[in-house]
Amino acid sequence: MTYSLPTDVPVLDIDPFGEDFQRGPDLFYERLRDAGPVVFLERYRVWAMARFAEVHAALRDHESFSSAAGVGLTNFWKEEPWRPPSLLLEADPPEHTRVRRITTRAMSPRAIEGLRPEFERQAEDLVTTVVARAEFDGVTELAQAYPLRVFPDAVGVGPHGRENLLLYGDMVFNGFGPRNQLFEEAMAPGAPVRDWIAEQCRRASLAPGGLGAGMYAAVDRGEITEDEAGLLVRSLLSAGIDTTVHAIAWTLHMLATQPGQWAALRDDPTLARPAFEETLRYASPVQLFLRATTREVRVADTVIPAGEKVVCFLAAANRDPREYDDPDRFDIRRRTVSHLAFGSGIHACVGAAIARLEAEILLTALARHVRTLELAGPPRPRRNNVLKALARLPLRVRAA
Ligand code: OVV
Repeated sequence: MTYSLPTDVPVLDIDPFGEDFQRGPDLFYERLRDAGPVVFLERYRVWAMARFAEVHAALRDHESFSSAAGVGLTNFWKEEPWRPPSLLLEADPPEHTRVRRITTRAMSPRAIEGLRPEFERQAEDLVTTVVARAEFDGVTELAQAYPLRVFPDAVGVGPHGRENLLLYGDMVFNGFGPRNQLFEEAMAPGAPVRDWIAEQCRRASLAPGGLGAGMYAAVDRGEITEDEAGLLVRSLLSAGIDTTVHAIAWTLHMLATQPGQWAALRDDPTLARPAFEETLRYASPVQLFLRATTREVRVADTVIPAGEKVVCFLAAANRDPREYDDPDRFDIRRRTVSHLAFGSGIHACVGAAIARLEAEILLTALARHVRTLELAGPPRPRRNNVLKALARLPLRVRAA
């Protein structure tokens, strides 16, 4: 089959799922932004936007930019997804609206604030442990350990087999990419992991009073089916671990490599939230999501045909000099809340308040217990089709 390329739009040979890109995306993001408000990526035959204004507008225009064809590279209107679609992430109104409301309610500000005492206990415990060790791996011993303790507890998942959550997260986030080696390697653990997840999503597996049980409460009110509740719990377990793991890992990375920023946080722990927010802008743990056009859509001077996939580069938008002064400067006093790391519009992260609570509590505990924070060796990145991930972050701390 021969394809024609679109005319009147920059056509780029950049591969956002390739090794070069994933090892150092910043210059690629600059090229993508500078090429124009919308570009075409030849290799995957998808459209792409990397400037803040256009990404922001697309995320808010869910009528033109659908999520129902999936938010990864696979177009569910043409190809089979690797798992049944998420009712939240991979859906449009009106179906999305109904389940989003239930999820939002289960994660109300009151419910989330109720998590604080236990989140604080766990943070104290973990932080005193790593401070006593003096040298440790920030990825496994803090950035993974903390969300893996507190988030499944909050959902109501039992203590056994939690390592499956990381394996499943690898499937989910690499599964948004093309069927490259990363995709295949992530999927390799296969049915045992997926079956474990499915088991945790059942009503009988979930502790009463947790976020998971909150989904089944909606079944008892007659609002959704038992199977739908299970899929909503699956969304919590899919989206709730790796995202916060790498957001926290990158916050530690930034603070350990910028002593002035660490000193500012240590001297004023109320900067914990702004430090996390600036890391989200700067690092964007979720680098990109896609949408699909429901009709011909005009972006600037370009008309994207109907039924086309469009990459929204959240990470590039968050470093767009058209939006931010000196965007490559990491500054926890910047007080940015406008970033797109949690998305925008009807699909904006439903768990954002939990992520922020986890980060605030962990960073506050660090600020209180740690005097100096520095690298004890070179950080090692971890390739992922969608996440900006770290494999290792050797840290050295001295107690306060
Ligand atoms: C935001 C996000 C990421 C991954 C999975 C899901 C959501 C889901 O709903 O399954």
